[in-house]
Amino acid sequence: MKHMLLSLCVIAACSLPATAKRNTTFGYRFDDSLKQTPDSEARLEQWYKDAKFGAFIHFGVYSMLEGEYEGRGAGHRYSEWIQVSAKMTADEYHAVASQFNPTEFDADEWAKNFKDCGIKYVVITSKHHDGFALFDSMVSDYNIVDHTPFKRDIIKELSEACHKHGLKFGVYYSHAQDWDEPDAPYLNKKTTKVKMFHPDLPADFTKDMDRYIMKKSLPQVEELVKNYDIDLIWFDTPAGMTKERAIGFRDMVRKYRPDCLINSRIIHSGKAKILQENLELFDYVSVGDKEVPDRKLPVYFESPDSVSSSFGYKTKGHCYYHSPEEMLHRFVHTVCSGGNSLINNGPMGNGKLDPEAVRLYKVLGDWLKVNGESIYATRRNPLAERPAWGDVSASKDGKTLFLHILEWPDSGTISVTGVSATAATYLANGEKADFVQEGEVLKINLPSEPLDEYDTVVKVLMSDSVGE
Ligand code: H79
Repeated sequence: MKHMLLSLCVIAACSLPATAKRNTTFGYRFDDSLKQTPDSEARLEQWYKDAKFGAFIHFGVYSMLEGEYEGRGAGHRYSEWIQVSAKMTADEYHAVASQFNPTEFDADEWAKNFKDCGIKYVVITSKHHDGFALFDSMVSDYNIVDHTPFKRDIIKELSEACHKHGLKFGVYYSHAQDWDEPDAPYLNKKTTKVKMFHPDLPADFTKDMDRYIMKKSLPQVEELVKNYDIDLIWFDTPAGMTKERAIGFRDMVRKYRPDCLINSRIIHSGKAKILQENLELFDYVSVGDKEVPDRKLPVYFESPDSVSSSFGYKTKGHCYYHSPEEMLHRFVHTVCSGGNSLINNGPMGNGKLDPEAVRLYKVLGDWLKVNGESIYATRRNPLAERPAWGDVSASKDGKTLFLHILEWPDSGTISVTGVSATAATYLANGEKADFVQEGEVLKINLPSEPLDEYDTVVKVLMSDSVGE
């Protein structure tokens, strides 16, 4: 377990500053006194805090290339970064984009698939860093309707299908980085040079970020919130996003959609520290990419996880998928820490879902059919500590605890302190658990084998709510 957590932190470090890479920095980044605004709390309570399980979708021109272009780029982790990893000019990328034709795309099939796996909301890349929009934009014709033979508005079709199937719908929008726009800033100035994408720029060209924001980024966000029925907007890599600029984006979202949720990457925050004075800009915190907290957090958060080491579909070069056990344990720890898990899948260039992603989603979906009560609409672990054998979630009223046994103890017993139980059952089979109350300590004598391959859940009813 410890080993797994350590590797999670290392994976997560990609989106953190260098100083954060050595150890986990949750204590530094999340002051215990942080308090979300009442407006954001009210928005989160509408559906988000109960949803827990979202599907993140990275789909775009890069899905076709699968991580490699003319023999280059496969060594890099993320296929959606191919324009950087293969050092493609904007013209080269445009040429590939004009062939994007995901004829097998079926929004209804995607939505049904997600719903069957217990997923409650979907967030898809409406424009990633490459600058290519998956919606019919009047602001820039570098979009799927105007620039490809496909000519269909994927965002429109998917939003309608999701809502038809009772799923909430959100869009990812790269408001800062845009490799098609010379004025847009880069996350990493060492690997990303404006001349690499735009070799014909005059030698004295200097970036003007606000010119880009006014010309493309903010008007496209306006199109999204005005013309599409969206419940959430997901900003990313906020290079150069000062508070003033972030306010412009927030106000644009709120003008059209007062209830739309906004994630924390709307604003750049030094060393990823969450500042109380910035909580007025967003509703919840996105922790690092693929980062699963090692403790409960004081404000509601979301972990942008993925079924694999890439976000975009990748078959070239190095790529791995999580094991079913890893995937489920990451999910459970996220929920017990007080957040949602937004697990990414990268559909294939032809528009079909990645079968490996569907397989992993189904593992979670099958487990949730039996154990969903311990996840949906629960709240974070109310006990002081995360136990060595797993994690803990609680019902909203705090009177029911769900003990997630992720590591079956050799001792055959688990115990929790400060809990007074009146009943205990296993969600796996509905049978009573054998427990003894020794003063403040609740001790459960376990069967010889786990009742679930990945997470055996004990539901404990208490005479009093505990902790928070
Ligand atoms: O959309 C997904 C990522 O593409 C995006 N955030 C998630 C949700 C993201 N943008 N930037 N980063 C994550 C930071 C990662 C930078 C890296 Fe790289 C990309 C490390 C390896 C590939 C840049 C390019 C640095 C080296 C090569």
